[in-house]
Amino acid sequence: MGILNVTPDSFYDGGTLFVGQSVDKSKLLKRVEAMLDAGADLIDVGGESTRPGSDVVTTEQELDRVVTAVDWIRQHFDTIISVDTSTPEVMIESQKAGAGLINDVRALQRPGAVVAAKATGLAVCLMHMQGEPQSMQANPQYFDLLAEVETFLLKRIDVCAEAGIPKSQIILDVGFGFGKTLDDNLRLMRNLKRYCDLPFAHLVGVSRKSMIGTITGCEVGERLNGSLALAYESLCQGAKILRVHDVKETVDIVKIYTALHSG
Ligand code: 8Y7
Repeated sequence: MGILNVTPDSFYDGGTLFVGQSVDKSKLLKRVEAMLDAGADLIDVGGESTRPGSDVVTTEQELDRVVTAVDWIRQHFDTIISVDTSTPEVMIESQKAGAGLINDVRALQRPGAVVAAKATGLAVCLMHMQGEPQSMQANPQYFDLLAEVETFLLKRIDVCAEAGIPKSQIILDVGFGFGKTLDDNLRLMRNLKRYCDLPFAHLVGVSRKSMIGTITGCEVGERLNGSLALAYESLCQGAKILRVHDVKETVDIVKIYTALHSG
């Protein structure tokens, strides 16, 4: 899954698709084409940065950024478009524009989100987060991290199933870096198999995240090697979707993993 940030302020590539205040269509399509050529199977379009301290985005802004991008991508490429959103209106309008997956870091907890997601008929990725993006890294605390993350995900699956979303359309994600200390992130990675063994595809997003910076001392631009190491570990433990900035490099390690583990 290649990351496409249509935000001016994302931590790695924020603003790179903008000319002035607006998203540049040809820059965006070139970025998508490059990720697809490199082997991406999905493109994850996000219009709201969840970086702590990032700008608050109105529904109108998010609709404008995300739905426009989905529309452009659909017109030019045959790929699965994922929308990184927690906003019911964005889910509905993105589906009409051709999206194939809802990626919600809030696991459909916003009012109206479960009903909207069900109405779209799309697959949904449910991610664990403690708190809200603005404050989640202030003081994350768990009594029993591994059990709490699993219980949360199972509860959200139940809520979705009760609303009529088929279990076969649900993807899970432990949510690396979302209300977690370095120690929490490492413990989740060491125990990722536990979550991948649940009967749902598991998505992992660790690309260039601060846990890599903390371990290696590298700034965000130098975190590719760390990202690939964690991506490989995720594959070994059973992850099925890797959400990444660096598609070519990640596809290479997926090929190595696949060659080693087939036959
Ligand atoms: C994740 C994510 C981000 C993740 C899923 C970043 C939108 C922060 N991270 N979605 N989104 N999983 N499912 O560093 O880990 O890219 S945004």
